[in-house]
Amino acid sequence: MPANLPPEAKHKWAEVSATKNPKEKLRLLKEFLSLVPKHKGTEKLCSQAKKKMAALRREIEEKKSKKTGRGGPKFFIEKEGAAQVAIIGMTNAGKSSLIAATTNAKVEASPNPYFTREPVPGMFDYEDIQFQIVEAPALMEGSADGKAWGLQTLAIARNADGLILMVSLSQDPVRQLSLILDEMEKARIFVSKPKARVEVEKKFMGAGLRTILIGKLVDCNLKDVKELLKSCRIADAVVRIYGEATIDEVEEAIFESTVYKPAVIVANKIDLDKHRTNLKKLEDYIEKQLPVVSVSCRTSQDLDRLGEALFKALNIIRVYTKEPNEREFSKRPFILKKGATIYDLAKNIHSDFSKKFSFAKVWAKRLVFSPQKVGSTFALEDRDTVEIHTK
Ligand SMILES: Nc1nc2c(ncn2[C@@H]2O[C@H](COP(=O)(O)OP(=O)(O)OP(=O)(O)O)[C@@H](O)[C@H]2O)c(=O)[nH]1
Ligand SMILES: [Mg+2]
Repeated sequence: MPANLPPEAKHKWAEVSATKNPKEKLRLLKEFLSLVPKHKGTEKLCSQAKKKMAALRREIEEKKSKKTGRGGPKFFIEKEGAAQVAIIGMTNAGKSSLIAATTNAKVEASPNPYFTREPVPGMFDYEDIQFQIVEAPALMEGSADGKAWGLQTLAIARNADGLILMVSLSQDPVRQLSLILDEMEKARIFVSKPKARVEVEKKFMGAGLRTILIGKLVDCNLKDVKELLKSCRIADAVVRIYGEATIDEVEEAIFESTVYKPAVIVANKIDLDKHRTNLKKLEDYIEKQLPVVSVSCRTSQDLDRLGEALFKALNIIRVYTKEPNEREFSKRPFILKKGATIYDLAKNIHSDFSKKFSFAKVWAKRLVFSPQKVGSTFALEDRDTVEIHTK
């Protein structure tokens, strides 16, 4: 990724980002591409822009066909619950069966290949929270190059908070998983833990620029990051930097080209006799790099292990709150990222809350005394309970 794109290209990108209309976005992307110098360092960026353009063309076509009454599939599912988890896998892996076995959604499983053609959501209960799991239509070789609904499926994966990579133990699971990972990699979606993670969350106008450095910058400082954002005309955003990041990685995050998703592998069909050798093959291949949950959607065996695996992988915590004058804590927790502070919680409750914040009381097992009076930088953990006092 080039750290020194010409300013015109950066400005054009800012226009691309600010535009919602797909036709307009497509036109601007074309212009953006013409402003990017073509060399080895810009290859990834160019291929990413081209993929975006292909997805936009498809979206425009879909809209057209809807207008003419032919109806097109609805590809985006609005997020609900604690997190949206996309189920990605080849046909017949058992994606629909997983939704049918673990949620209330009405969905049909079938031995016919490529049975599901549109994303199907369902709400999955885990303790006192719910995950939204979404079956994405099957991946196949060539998905990342635009075959069938491939780009839309990859867009669902890109948009989700986490992934279930689903394989069937009736066939070679390593081949299935490699195919999934290959297609995702072509679309710059990774599941392995990156050394550094940079998130750029664009905010409404006037929100200003805030950088949160949890890790460390390697070849630059915060001023360079701010300059880079300014040159891309990003004035309102929260930038979080985890691990050791270079300026190139920050830039990559701005262009949304690479994303890292937490993932759990679900190995399905353990009711079949031959599942053991295939499961062993898969586990040897993964070498504990990713969690593997082996289940049977047919008999429901071990499906109860999925919730905890997802919760762990997603790196989230639950925080319960209460009003200063009330006795009862909220039943429904707030869902925050691991490492979140009281400040993040206050902001989540109400954007004004963080400004009026005075102090908080926290009840937690790890504290010597509960409640303990704390400030806004107090780091929260799963199942903490909090009472916020405002000025
Ligand atoms: N033996 C066995 N068969 C299963 C299991 N889960 C699903 N199947 C069967 O596998 C076939 C495919 O299941 P689906 O859930 O439709 O698979 P899918 O991944 O949604 O497939 P597409 O929608 O085509 O991508 C069906 O015939 C299911 O009955 C399982 O745990 N054990
Ligand atoms: Mg299906």
